[in-house]
Order: sequence, then structure tokens, then C-alpha cells
Amino acid sequence: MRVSISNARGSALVLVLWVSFGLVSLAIYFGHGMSMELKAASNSEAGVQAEQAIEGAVRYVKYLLANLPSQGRLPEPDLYVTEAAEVGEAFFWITGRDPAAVDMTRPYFELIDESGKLNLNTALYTNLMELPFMTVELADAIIDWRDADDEPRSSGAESDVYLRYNPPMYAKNAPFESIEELRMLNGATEELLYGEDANGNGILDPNEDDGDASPPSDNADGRLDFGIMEYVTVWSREGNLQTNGEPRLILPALAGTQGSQAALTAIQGWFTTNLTEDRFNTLRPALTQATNLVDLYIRSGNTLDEFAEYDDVLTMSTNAIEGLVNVNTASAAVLNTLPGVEVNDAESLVAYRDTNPSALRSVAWITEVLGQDVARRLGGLITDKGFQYMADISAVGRGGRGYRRSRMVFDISEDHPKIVHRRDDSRSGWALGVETREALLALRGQQ
Ligand SMILES: [Ca+2]
Ligand SMILES: [Ca+2]
Ligand SMILES: [Ca+2]
Ligand SMILES: [Ca+2]
Repeated sequence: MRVSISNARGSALVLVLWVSFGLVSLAIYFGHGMSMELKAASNSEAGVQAEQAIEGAVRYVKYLLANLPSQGRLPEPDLYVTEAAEVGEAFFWITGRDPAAVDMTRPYFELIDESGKLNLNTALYTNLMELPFMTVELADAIIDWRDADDEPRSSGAESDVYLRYNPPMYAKNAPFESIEELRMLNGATEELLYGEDANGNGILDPNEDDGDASPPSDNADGRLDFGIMEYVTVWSREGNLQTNGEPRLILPALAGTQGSQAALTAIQGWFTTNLTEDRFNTLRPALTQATNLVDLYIRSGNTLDEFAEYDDVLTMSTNAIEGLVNVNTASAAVLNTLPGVEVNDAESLVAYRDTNPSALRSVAWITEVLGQDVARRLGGLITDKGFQYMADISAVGRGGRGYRRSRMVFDISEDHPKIVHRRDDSRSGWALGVETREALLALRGQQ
């Protein structure tokens, strides 16, 4: 991709950005003479341009998510526009997370799958306690905040604690609606929530690796220690539609005694139309008994490829399911919160994903890493798809000025992508790393 900008007169300067293989390299060329008008261009005008670029990014992301080639799966990040995308005189970037974390000082660009995180509304205490740096006090406070009662857990906090706050408030006693609610909880500190990644961009910025020389406080060890915010979500929710828009078919064992025969008949109908009646007959005992998709895979005796021919049609619930963890996108730290998954298992899962990309067409592949017993117990908690994506969009206007940043979550679990969360993060600091900043500053100095 090659992007060029010029000012309205076309001669004052041209900035050319080359983007290849996920890395940005910037080269700046200056035309003849400087435009005094450009020098006077106000930050507020550039800010408006940056805001318009963010709106352009929103339309682009909606279009991308409405046209995914595979339901619940993003394309590789180099197949969509995420870096220095041009909107008039402005540019936008979508900052993500480098799954390989090769160079922690360079930003990585992609949409972030919220299903790769632990859901604050469905996580058990034991899941929460597996998160890095989680405290007993905060884990209890999270559960007290969302549970309906006013009985504090042993290290928790309910309204009697929050009414002593200034200003006083009640415990919510209802589900979290955003992860920022964590900031209000008893036992939550900036350090615990944000760790060293004060600006939440997933990379080690200079001020995050200089000890106490500049905020935040960090240990200057050249590694980025994330806070709890990095690993949690409130948005993960799996819709219940097949790729063709038809409802998925519930596993008979989960359809209740009244519904199980009808559920089996519906599955038989699907196999007869889409695969073969023989195939259904062979799978009938497994289909009748299975209580989750990993369980079905194990009972089926199928290969991963055979299983992937029909798994997407089947579901554990006729309603949307909240809080399933996407084993295809979750980080090792999040995988480690799943029951029975130890630190080394989580790392093995990530390593398997890297070396066996073609095996990831269903959740069944975890059996290859974890063995049947652990995998089967996880089956009810995991998915291989994502339906909510975070876009962390940064933009600049003319001359690299007017930096704006907005984080939003798009939900595609129903028919059209919609924004379910939006937050202006312009004040949380520059998110695009040192190289882009220097290139834009050099550009500004020449105007
Ligand atoms: Ca409560
Ligand atoms: Ca950072
Ligand atoms: Ca610091
Ligand atoms: Ca560190």
C-alpha cells in the first residue's frame, strides 16, 4: 500500500507512507518552499480533520465486519487497512496487539477480538484469581459489584463500603456495562488496572520503561507488564446464527426431555440436506449424548477436518451465550484462567495455534494439546469465533496535528454490525509509538 498526502496547493510538501508486511516505514519528501498559510494552520482545524478520519474508520470497520469471508473470524491483519489510512488530509490507524510480541516498542495494527478476553460478568472467582496481579480484594469486589445481593464476600465490598466514598454511591448489583467500571471498585488501583501500559496501546512506550523518571511507575526491565484491563471484557457474546442466517441447532442432550427428540430430528434434517443420512446415522449416539462441542468431537471419532464440516451448525443454547473464551485468539494469560489449564498448557495452546493454523476451524483442536479429560471439561466455556471487536482508532489531521483517539467495540452477533461501546481516549496519550511520532514531528517542523 502506498499513501501520499499533499496540501491543497499540491506543492508545499508531500508525505509518503509505505506500508508493507505489517511494518510502517515513513519517508518524508519536501517540495519547493514552505507555505506560510500551512504554518498558521490551527490545531483545532487538524483536530476536526482527525475526528472526521475516525468517523471514516468507523464506516470502514463496519463495512469490513459486515462482509467477513468467514463468520466470526477476522482476516489476517495485512488483508485490511489498519495503518496510515488516508482520509482527505488526515490519517487513521487501528492499534491492536502483536500475538507474537516480537518487538514490544512497535505498535501492531489490527482489530482486537473481545472474545479472546475473560468476561467480567461470567468469570468465576477462581478464573479471576488466575489473572496476573489479581488480588483477593479486587476479585471479591468484582463479584460483589455484579451480584444482586448486598452481602459482601469475605474480602469484598457492597453498598456499605461505597456509601462511605466521596461522593457516596451504591454497589451496582447488576452486570458490568463497561470495563471502566473497574476503576470505581474497592481494591482497584491504577497500577493494578493498567500496569505499565499507561496508554493502553499494547507496546512499551519510553515513559513506561524509565522507572519513576516519568509516569507511570515501572520497573524499567525492557518488558511490558500489563494490568488487569488488558485481559478483561464485558462484551463477549456469541450469537446463535449459522453463516446462512438460520438459527443454529441445539444439542439434544441440552434441549430438555421435551425437546430432545425434536432437536435430534432437526439435526438429522440438516445432515440429510447438507452431508449424508449415513453420516448422521454413524454420529447419532454421539449427537444424542454430547453436552458440548468438544465432548461431541471426542465421542464422534472424527478427524478435526471431518468435525469442522458440521460443528458450526450446532450450539449449546438456543439463546446467545455470554462470556465464551475464543481459544483461537486468547492470549496465554487469558487461556491460563480456564479451569484445568496451567501456565505451561496455555503456552502450549498458543504454540499449537502458531504451527497448526489449518486445525483451528473448530474448538476441537484443544483436545490435541490438553487431552480428552481437560478439553471436555472446557467445552462449555470456549468458542472458536468472535462477534465483538475493539477498534482502537488514532488519527491526525493536516501536518500530523490534532491527535485524536477513540476506542469502540463493534458487535456482529446480530444481523448488522453496531457500536456497543465508544470512548474518547484522546487524553490517554499518543498510541502510535516513537517512529511515527518523530516522522510527524519532522513534518510539522518543516511547515
Ligand atoms: Ca452485590
Ligand atoms: Ca504503552
Ligand atoms: Ca515510568
Ligand atoms: Ca516492565
